[in-house]
Amino acid sequence: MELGVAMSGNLFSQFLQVMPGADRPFIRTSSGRTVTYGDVVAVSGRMANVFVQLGVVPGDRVAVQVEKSPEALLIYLACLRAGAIYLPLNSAYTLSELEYFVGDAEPRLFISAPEKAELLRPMTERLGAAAFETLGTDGETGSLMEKAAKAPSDFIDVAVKQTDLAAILYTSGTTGRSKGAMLSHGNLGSNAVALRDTWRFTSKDVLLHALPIFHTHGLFVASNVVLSSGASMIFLPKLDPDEMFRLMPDATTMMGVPTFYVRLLQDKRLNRDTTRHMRLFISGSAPLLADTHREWAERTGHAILERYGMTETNMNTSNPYDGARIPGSVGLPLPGVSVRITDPETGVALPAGDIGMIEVKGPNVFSGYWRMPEKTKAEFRADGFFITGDLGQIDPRGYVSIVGRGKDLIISGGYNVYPKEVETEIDAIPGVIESAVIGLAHRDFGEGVTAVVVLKKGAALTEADIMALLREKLANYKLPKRILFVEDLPRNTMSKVQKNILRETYQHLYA
Ligand code: MLC
Ligand code: AMP
Repeated sequence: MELGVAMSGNLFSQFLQVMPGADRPFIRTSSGRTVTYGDVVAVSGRMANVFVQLGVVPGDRVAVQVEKSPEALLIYLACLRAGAIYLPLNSAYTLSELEYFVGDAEPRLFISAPEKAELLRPMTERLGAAAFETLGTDGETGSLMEKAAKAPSDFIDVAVKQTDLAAILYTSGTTGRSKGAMLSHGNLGSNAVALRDTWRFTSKDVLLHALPIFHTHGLFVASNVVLSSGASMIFLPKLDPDEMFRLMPDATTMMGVPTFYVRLLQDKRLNRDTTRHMRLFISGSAPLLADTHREWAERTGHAILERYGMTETNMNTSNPYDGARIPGSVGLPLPGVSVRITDPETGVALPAGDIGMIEVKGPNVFSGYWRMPEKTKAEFRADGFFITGDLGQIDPRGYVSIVGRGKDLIISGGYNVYPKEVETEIDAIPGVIESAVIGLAHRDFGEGVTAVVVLKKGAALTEADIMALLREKLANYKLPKRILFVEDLPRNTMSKVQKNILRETYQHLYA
């Protein structure tokens, strides 16, 4: 990497090319604070200078676990500018979860919420992070903003290649530990442009943003599209229907996971009038039930546009802006993205219409898992297609539908939960023989994490006891909604636990 060359693959340069005037808003918070595009350039420049002062060099990881705020997003942009690799972490992760990420990614700098500094600083120091800073949510609080206020705003963006890494996002592994998906400037930049054009984002758009900004959806899909069109966002800390209806009149578009749509449908304020000025509602990260799509259309007159992607690939397919948005389908491959359906065992392409493994290839697809060459190799075909782990089919018009998952994964409210991770924690509890964690249909979260547990004879553990122990280890969204006790788990002749039988037995648990 070299410094200060005008033509660079730096994603920030791509954003700069379309950036509107300095006084135009980038983010307005629900509390009424505005961060302009001028602030975007100045504050990210100050932060990038602070990173350099702290010894961050291109290729270093900057790990961040903070609450949502405009400045949290500016850290991402400062990383791009400094050629550092941005590593956002879910604010619900516990100390023991964070230890793994810090140990694996070896960040030079860790940025935490001020209230967590006392807990996290010793751990990050012990694991070798040279610098530790804090960031609050008001744009002023925290050591990072104190240092940034004293640093110059001018910064010469580091020239990077399209293939250089911009971010690492951890996704849980089916069998073992979380894997860091390595995303390049080119991966993110190409997808941002494809989505902007497909969804017709312009500088007139205002995106109502109530998603977290530490995962692909709220981070890259939302903000990269906004930054690629000079549009603006209204930031809400979380999904809150009162706030959504208060702020929606100023918005033109919204992105959400299916739980957003399910919850807003329960609100009497949702109707044609309150959504009349909206141009587009987009859903993704988990299956949107066709019923939800239809109910939304009846109540508001808007057909939700569903798209499909994943951390490793950014977005792969989208229903069209002008053509039919088909309920239950995730639409057509995005420009530049190839999608095929194969036999999951052999990887051989299947005839049109057959159900099989969804595989994707394109400039959006990541380069591999951080320091896991074997896992990376196992998830790519020889011709470069990435094996998504999702099962689907393609209809004669080219629309892709997801019909299931080839991976043992639960998606709860748009968050991925890998059963193995929860089972490992339950099985480690004294008094437990074994457990099976399954996802069951759940009206609100789509799937509800559910644990079926076998106790040792005489063990007096209750559901509440196990929950209390898990709460210390696992982020809140991974916690089972229910823990059920059984004498034995059903097994097949190979002595593999038959989760399908458990799913059938308890299918109405959350009805
Ligand atoms: C919170 N809880 C959850 C949960 N979120 N439980 C299961 N699943 C979830 N997703 C827990 C809380 O800890 C709390 O537990 C209880 O449920 C009630 O909390 P709540 O107040 O109802 O939760 P809320 O804050 O409203 O959050 C629900 C949600 C939120 C669905 C709005 O989880 C959310 O914003 N999800 C979006 C996730 C996302 O961005 N996914 C994109 C990943 S990227 P207790 O016991 O403490 O009371 C990706 C790629 C792609 O997938 O294609 O986009
Ligand atoms: P993540 O690893 O958190 O990025 O989650 C990616 C996974 O979410 C995909 O592999 C799919 O299983 C799922 N997913 C994303 N979008 C959709 C969608 N529109 N419909 C169904 N599943 C989806």
